[in-house]
Amino acid sequence: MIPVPARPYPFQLDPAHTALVVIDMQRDFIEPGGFGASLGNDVALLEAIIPAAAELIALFRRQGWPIVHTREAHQADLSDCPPAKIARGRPGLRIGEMGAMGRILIAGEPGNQIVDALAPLPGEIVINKPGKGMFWATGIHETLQGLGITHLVFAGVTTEVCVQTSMREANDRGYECLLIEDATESYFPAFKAATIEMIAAQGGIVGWVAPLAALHLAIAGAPA
Ligand code: C5J
Repeated sequence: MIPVPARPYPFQLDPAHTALVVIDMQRDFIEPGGFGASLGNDVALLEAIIPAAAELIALFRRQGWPIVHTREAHQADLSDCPPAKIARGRPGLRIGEMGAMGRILIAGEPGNQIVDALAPLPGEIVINKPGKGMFWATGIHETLQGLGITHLVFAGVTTEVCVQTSMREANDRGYECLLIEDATESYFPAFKAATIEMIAAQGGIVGWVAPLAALHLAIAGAPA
């Protein structure tokens, strides 16, 4: 085990059974002119974590540990999108409608691609998730179980929506979860801060939280 200084207490990272999960670093949420921006959000906040997320991905690649990339994405015919989700939001800015980067949250559209700087490499796991959480209707639990994964390190956007939902789903399925706080972001800084507090509260009720530097140092200092 590799102890990583974290809140509420050190996270015991199991190097043989840990995967990285990078949530929804897709163009529509992050790039200027995309869906996120059209909702009035300041996407610069999200863009700012790209270097930290890239560093985290590079760290896992060097270690040869599995990486899962997710996208919030629906099929073109919206058959995997509940009517309540389609109807949500202002007309013109709803799932499946045409946005500046193609149809909003539809698999294969330009805006649904992961940003170039974090593009998955062949062999990495990429899942389209129709929900906010990564376990709903994706089969990822079975894939992770098949790989023997028991520990998940989380990054991505947005902290309080898809990252937190995925982390809670993972926690309920028995995974030990660590959120890298400078590799996740929200359009709402107060929501990010509150989410981090919620995760680590009550003895780590959802999991652990640590900065990227703590993970780097812990892995660098671990016996080979
Ligand atoms: C949202 C996400 N915020 N990836 N999606 O709708 O958090």
